[in-house]
Order: sequence, then C-alpha cells, then structure tokens
Amino acid sequence: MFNVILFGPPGSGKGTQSENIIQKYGLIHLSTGDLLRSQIAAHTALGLEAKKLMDKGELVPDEVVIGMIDDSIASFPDAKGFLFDGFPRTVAQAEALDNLLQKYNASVNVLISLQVEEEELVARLLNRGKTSGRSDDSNESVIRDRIKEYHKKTTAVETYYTDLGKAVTVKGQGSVEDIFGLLSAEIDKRK
Ligand code: B4P
Repeated sequence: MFNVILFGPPGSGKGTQSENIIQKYGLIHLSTGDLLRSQIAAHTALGLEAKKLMDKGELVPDEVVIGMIDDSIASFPDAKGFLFDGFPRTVAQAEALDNLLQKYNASVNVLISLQVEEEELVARLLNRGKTSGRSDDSNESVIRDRIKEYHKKTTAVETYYTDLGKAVTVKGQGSVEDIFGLLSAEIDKRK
C-alpha cells in the first residue's frame, strides 16, 4: 500500500488537489470533512453532534474521526493505498493512524504540507461560502477560529511526521495545475 497525507490549513487546497491525486495514482480518497458532512446530511446522532462543533470552527473528538477512518480503511480491502485529506488533525489521530495501518503491514509514506498565507485562506473560504452552502465557510470569525484551531492542535502533526523523516512542504499558492505538478513530483520521488 502507498499512503499519502495531504496536509494544510483550512482552505489550503486539500480537497481540490485530492481529486487530481486519486485519479492519477489510483488511491482511495478518505476525507474526514466529507465523511462528517455525510453524517450531517443523513441526520445521524454523530452528525448532529459534529455539526455543533464544526459550525464553531472546532475539531470533532478524536475517537469519532478515528472510528470513521478505521471503518473506512476496512471497507476497501483491495486498496492500492489511501489519500488522507483533513486527517490526522491531532497527534493522537496521527498515532492512531500509524497503529491502524500497521494492521495491514502498511504505514504513511509521505505527508505533503500545503503552505498558503492566512489572508489568502480567508478569501478562498469566504468565496467558497458564497456557493457551497457550508455554514463554516460563511462567517469570517468562524474561518479565523478554524485557522486558530489549526495552529493550536494540527501543526504538531507535521512536526510528528517531520521527526519520522516523512514530511515535505509544497507552496500552495499559484494555479491548481502548477501546485498539482509540485505534489506529483513529491509523490513520484517516493513511489
Ligand atoms: P474539511 O472538510 O477538511 O475542510 P477544509 O479544511 O475547510 O477544506 P479544504 O482544505 O479541503 O478546502 P480546499 O482548500 O480544497 O474540514 C471541515 C471541518 O470538519 C473542520 O473544521 C473540523 O471541524 C471537521 N473535521 C474534519 N476532519 C477532522 C478531523 N480529522 N478531526 C477533527 N475534526 C475534523 O478548498 C478551499 C477553497 O479554495 C475552494 O473554494 C477551492 O476552490 C479554493 N482553492 C483551492 N486551491 C486553490 C488555488 N490554488 N487557488 C485559488 N483557490 C483555490
């Protein structure tokens, strides 16, 4: 299995670039944001709880997202590998992911971190909020809280994989095609 984490703050282009990467490399796309939004759309108890936190720009509890990822990995027994988008977002999630992948004799091959300036992130998310219907994209103070939450809890995940020699940084500003070229080059180096 070949496993990639696409990493970066909210609005850095993880969802956008994931579509290109899964097509090119035949990986299974696992986005915890998408999984949570489908729970919300299905009005499940988990979705109702998650929505309260997501609408405030806060993270959903680790055990909830770890359970979702565990189930998702198990449902693709023939996967060539996974692209993790928006997961892990805490060190506890990173440790859990390493343990889950060990069950399949696999590990994270690379974490690619997209670097984008804060004002660009806010502008992108407000712009997406005009059409996405996402309540967490329509309010600037919620967007800034999401970015704060990222600095408080999520940047440590990059340090965790840097210490393992698995993290790499890519500039996330520019055209979607140019950024995809940079991401592909990093994946190709490790395949
Ligand atoms: P996510 O769904 O992961 O959403 P995101 O970080 O906001 O978006 P993403 O980074 O994928 O968006 P993209 O840049 O592609 O999370 C939502 C919430 O779910 C979190 O706040 C949290 O509450 C919860 N959650 C999710 N995972 C969790 C976890 N593991 N643990 C706990 N809680 C969790 O797109 C942004 C915009 O930028 C788009 O409009 C796009 O078109 C535009 N864009 C992309 N690339 C561009 C470029 N190069 N130039 C210009 N615009 C660009």
